[in-house]
Amino acid sequence: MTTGYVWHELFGWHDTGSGPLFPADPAAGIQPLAHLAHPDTKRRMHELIAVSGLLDHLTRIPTRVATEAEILRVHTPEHVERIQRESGLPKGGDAGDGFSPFGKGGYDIAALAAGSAIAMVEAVAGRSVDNGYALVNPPGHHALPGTGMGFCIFNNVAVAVRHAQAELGIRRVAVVDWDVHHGNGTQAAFADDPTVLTISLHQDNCFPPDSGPVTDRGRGAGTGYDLNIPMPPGTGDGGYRYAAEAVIAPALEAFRPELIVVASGFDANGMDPLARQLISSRAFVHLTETVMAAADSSAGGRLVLVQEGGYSPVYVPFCGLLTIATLAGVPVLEDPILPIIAGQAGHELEPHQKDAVDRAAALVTDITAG
Ligand code: 9RB
Ligand code: ZN
Repeated sequence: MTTGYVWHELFGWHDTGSGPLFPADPAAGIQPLAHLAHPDTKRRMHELIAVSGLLDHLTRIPTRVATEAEILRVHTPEHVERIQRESGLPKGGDAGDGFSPFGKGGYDIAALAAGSAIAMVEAVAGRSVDNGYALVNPPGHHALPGTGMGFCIFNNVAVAVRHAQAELGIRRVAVVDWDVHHGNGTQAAFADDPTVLTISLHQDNCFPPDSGPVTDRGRGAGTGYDLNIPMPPGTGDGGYRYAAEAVIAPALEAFRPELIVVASGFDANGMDPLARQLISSRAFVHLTETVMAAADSSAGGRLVLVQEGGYSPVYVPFCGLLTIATLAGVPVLEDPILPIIAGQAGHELEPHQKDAVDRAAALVTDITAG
């Protein structure tokens, strides 16, 4: 198995400003602190991939900047122009919601993230590697056509999927979003499109507020091709395993995509400050095995993972390392944090978690391989 890998030092230079979520403001009591989405978490993940030796088994895919035309396949000219304009200001700007700051030159880093997702899809579609992991930053899955939000500027996954359809001869794509937050931007980009199945496995009503109920199913010709699996807070490895087996695997088997793209956030881990789930690296390995088996079944193994969220600088690197080691089929060091996360109670599937999964599972029968 050859696994592609993308990282660029500039992803670690994305400037998230001086406050933990919003800019520091003494009058409001907000002290300066590294932003929760500070890129050091992702840089630490890259460094663990290097230091562990896994990097030696991966095929480095060159990064590239997405062109304006590529970004405009998903986003409005007004959004692209606003990001470009604010990117030229001495202190940069904000993706759109006031808690997603970027520094001077932020446009170029965001366009590099989107372009690197494209580069990985090209490498996998063109069979120069079997599968791949694009460790990009800033993330993308909350970005809507007309605005960024939730730390996301451009929707990297959506831009890469539209590129695959426009340039690479691929029609049917499944997006599996296991970031703990709802993939609202990706859902919106493909809501009326039956050629792109979007599956979002997320914590019920976490972020964005009131987003991602199981009743959101797409619209028009795309009805049935958005699948949301909102999980109760406090779900552990057992609940995630059941969601993978009862919904994600059968939905992908029914849809039979030609390419699977994963919006890979690690913020469902039991140490994350921006969510209330409990999972360990074991669950990320199982999710990865689930999408690998589905890709083997219908897509000739074509599988691309693109980084989204994850805010524990301690635990995200291990979750990412074991995910990529699974993709590559290479054994690496053991997760030293696993006894702390997996040793705590909360990993058994609970009845209310099973009910939540079963509500989504009941919708899988409406998906066909059209
Ligand atoms: C604030 C609000 C958030 C909460 C979570 C995220 C996570 C994003 C991610 C982003 C912004 C609300 C500060 C609501 O990891 N996605 O994958 N901000 N939440 N209101 N206010 C004032
Ligand atoms: Zn997230």
